[in-house]
Amino acid sequence: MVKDYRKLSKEISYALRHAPWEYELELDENGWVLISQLLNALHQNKEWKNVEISDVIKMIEKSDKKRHEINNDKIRAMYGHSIPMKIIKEIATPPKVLYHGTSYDFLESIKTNGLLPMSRQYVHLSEDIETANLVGKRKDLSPTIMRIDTEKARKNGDNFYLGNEKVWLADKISTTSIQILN
Ligand code: HQG
Repeated sequence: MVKDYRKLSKEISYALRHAPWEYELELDENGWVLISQLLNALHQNKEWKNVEISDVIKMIEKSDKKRHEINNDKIRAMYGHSIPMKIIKEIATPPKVLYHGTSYDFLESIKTNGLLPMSRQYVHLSEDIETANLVGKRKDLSPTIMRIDTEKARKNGDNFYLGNEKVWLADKISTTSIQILN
């Protein structure tokens, strides 16, 4: 039985997004890894020695965000990767408008350089202002919200990819497609 599913989710996100080598995991080009491999790695840690697949399923169900997905005998993180090997995501047509919430500290740099992935593999965008606001609040109590004109961005050659149903990914967003709302 797992007591803290949030903690388990953080550990699994760390393994699948940032440091698979610390867990001797081999991700395929789309970020999938065998659940059995992940469980074996977790069992090395006494905190997670009794984790079962049913706990991982429950962790995904209980989570506030859809961060991980399971397909047959494999699991992957749906977004957030920072590993050197770029995870190949599916190109998709986004809604006409997406949002990005961030700290005012980054505003000048974003105005000059556009949105860049920084330490992750992709820029992360939200389908609605509320979600963008929550993302931005991780860095600024009163974050700045940007509105992205995705049709303009696509004409500029910026590709969009599916994250989960609320998170969209892009390689970059050029300045001309960004409107600063506040
Ligand atoms: C900023 C969480 C300066 C960008 C969230 C952001 C999300 C620039 C920061 C997911 C810049 C990167 C990702 C530029 C972008 N100059 N700063 N040119 N371009 N930035 O944490 O989007 O809970 O890597 O504004 O909910 O904040 O972990 O990205 O502030 O969905 O599942 O560089 O992580 O999900 O920060 O968050 P992050 P993010 P989880």
